[in-house]
Amino acid sequence: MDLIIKNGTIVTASETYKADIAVEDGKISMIAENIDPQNAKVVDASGKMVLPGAIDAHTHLAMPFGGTISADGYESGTRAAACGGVTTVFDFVLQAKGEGLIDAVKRRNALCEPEACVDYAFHTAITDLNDDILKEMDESVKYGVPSFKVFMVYDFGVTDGTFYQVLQRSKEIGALIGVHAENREIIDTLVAKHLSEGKTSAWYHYASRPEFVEAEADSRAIRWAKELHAPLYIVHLANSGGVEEVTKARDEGYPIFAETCPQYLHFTKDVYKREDGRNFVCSPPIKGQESQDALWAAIKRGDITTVATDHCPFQSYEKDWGKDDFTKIPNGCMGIENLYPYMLSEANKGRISFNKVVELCSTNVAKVFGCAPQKGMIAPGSDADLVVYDPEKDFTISQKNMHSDIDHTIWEGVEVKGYPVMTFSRGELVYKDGEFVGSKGYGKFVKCNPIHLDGPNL
Ligand code: DUC
Ligand code: ZN
Ligand code: ZN
Repeated sequence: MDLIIKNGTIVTASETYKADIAVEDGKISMIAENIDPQNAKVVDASGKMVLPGAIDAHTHLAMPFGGTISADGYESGTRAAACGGVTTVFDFVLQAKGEGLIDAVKRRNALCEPEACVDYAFHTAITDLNDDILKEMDESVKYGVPSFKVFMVYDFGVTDGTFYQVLQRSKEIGALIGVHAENREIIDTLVAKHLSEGKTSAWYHYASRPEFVEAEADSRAIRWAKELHAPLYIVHLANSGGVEEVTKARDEGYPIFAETCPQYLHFTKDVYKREDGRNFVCSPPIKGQESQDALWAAIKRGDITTVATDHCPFQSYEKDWGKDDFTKIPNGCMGIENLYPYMLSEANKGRISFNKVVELCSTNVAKVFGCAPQKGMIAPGSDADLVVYDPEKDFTISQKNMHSDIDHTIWEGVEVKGYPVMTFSRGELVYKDGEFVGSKGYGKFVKCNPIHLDGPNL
């Protein structure tokens, strides 16, 4: 035994109980009352909760986008992750034109491996499909990257035909397709209209991508997945119409899964009227109160499976490119360090249970993307990715107490009740009391298993 976390209250997706956790060679070796420490290092977690580390299912670290590169690289992004209790990140690889899928993963892994402070896995965004790529999807599954994404928007967005083909293929090979669902043509039309009328503020980012623009695309994507009986994962669901479509499909027994993000659960479209509105520009944009309410209701019902960040931050000077033209604002917000503290705080305030937060931010992510039981669980044999959480510690989020490379945060001034005080990654302490204590290059690639989701329940 190398480490014992003693006297804590263990919180998993399904249980809350007092016990000690023993760790050996980076894995949980035993969970029991009163484990004799022998020569192991002892961490006293009296009065604290011990949770599985969060798994951020959606990050864009060092991603070329919006005329620049997202401002958190693999080191700073995963450092911030560790300090927010995130012990695994799923980052997006964007296939270049003509590039093979495995080559794309290797290209990104070469950047990530020397830098990552916590473990990581990848999803690959398919941007250039042909018969060879359809075949190579199977090799990617075997390589440990069984999840793919298609964008219905942006210049690297795919056609309906491409989307349909990858959905069909995914079913045959144990893969899962994620989709960024918005209607590109309506967005382009509304953007052109607003600009021609001289409407250029951040508000018009929202006004060009309002609720129905996302809902329509959700509904179309779900329609095809149903037709093919293929599983589908809707990333960053942010609107109430989409929630209705997801709920309906799940009630009918289809394997449709949805992820939402903390920014959609906490803020409303009113942020785009603020002086710093451009800092909140992300796609899909943050919607109205009705959508926020629908997202929380879906979480409570179980119709939202995961909460992840879409962490894709840009510096203030880059956001300022869009001061006089919202289309020049690089899209994306920060959240990797805020995901678990924010969601746990909502539990601490009584909105949902702590178990539900663990389910949404850790266990379900591991189950959906094929890395359970290695990740996302507190169980013998699982990686000792653990967070010690102090429910009594009040914390006000500020750029000054975050650990990424970004010069601002959309979460500035938000007060959370309770905060992580320690994060362990495979048994190694990587965060303690406000300080990052891990090291660059420690994080390892997590090889995910094939994904076979044949109904709405995991
Ligand atoms: N949306 C964002 O806001 N940023 C990155 C990519 C995306 O889809
Ligand atoms: Zn997206
Ligand atoms: Zn994204």
